Amino acid sequence: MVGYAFMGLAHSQGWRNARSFFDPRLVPDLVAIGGRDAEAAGEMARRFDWQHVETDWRTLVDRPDVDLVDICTPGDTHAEIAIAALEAGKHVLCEKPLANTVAEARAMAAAAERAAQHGVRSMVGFTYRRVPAVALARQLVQEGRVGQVRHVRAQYLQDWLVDPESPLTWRLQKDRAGSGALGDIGAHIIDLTHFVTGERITGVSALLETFVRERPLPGATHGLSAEASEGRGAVTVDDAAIFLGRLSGGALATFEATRFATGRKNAIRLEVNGSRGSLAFDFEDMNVLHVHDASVDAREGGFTRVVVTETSHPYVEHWWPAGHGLGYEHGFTHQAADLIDAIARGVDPEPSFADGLAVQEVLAAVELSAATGSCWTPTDHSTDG
Ligand code: SOE
Repeated sequence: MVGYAFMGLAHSQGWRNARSFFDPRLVPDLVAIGGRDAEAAGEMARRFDWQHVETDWRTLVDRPDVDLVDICTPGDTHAEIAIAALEAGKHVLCEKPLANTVAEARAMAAAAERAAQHGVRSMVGFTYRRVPAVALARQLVQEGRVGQVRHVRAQYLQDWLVDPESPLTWRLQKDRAGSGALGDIGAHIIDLTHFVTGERITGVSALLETFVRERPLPGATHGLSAEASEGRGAVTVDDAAIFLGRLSGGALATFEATRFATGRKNAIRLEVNGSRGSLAFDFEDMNVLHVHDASVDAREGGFTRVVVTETSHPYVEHWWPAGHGLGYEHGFTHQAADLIDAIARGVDPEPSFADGLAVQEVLAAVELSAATGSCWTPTDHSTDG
């Protein structure tokens, strides 16, 4: 694993719990964790039983005892590490968004396609696909239960940047993160729309806004000098993104991704309306899917609150008895287990790097549309800015 912060933690527990709860055909062995800060990486190694610490990702990728590289670093490093790992014959799991630009994502998808010819697998970390209620939503759409999809209403609402004194971390710097709320959390709802409907976003009209344009520099702990840590720096990404989209099957969709939805912590909301019914999900009540079947007699109509904790629901049989519920971390375990299973069976896992590229093309189209006064912007063959 390269990286040891929030995602490093989430993925580490994923690998460990996949081993314990999924009885995988291949047992993940936590060989080495990499990070420039040896002390911080060492602390993660101690907590999760990683056997070695590497301070250079190249050394980690070159280790003969490493078969899979899990990339949990900021977006500006994804392409270089992923392509090197794939060319070295290592399977790759890469955090989202796949890259910072369409050009990088294209190079990564091409490297993944070449590697796949030699049985080397790659996956991008859109973990919310693996929340049981979301996986159930996709199953129901695939089974035709909502009929022809007419509307998608997708939101990802957070509020951790409402305080203007919240520091200027890497997530607020375009050269590190690619974009702001758009790529960090908007990417999830774009991917969820593709996943649940089985359709692609073909064009967008967008608005982006940066509400707080300067923030305090984070200080010495982030490698800045004491003087610099007293100053403020420019926020170079969006705080919020709103866009309209069309789907390949003809549906109309709206998207909202913001870090300024005061009071909303991690509200990933997806509603799908079709000719035969509707589905609604909110991550803040993540064990529930609301299902409406339009054929039910109007007297008993409306949305049914389905508690997605039955063993017949996706992933649930590996966990607790009905009604005991899962949390945020389980998606990472499901992701690890699915990837291991794909490697063991010799098939390509999903979401693929090509799926990650499709999301990247939407992100680029949103940025282009916003920069050109919300002009309608097709996503196919979209390029950076
Ligand atoms: C920060 O906004 C963040 O950690 C994202 O980077 C994750 O992808 C999301 O799942 C939770 O919020």
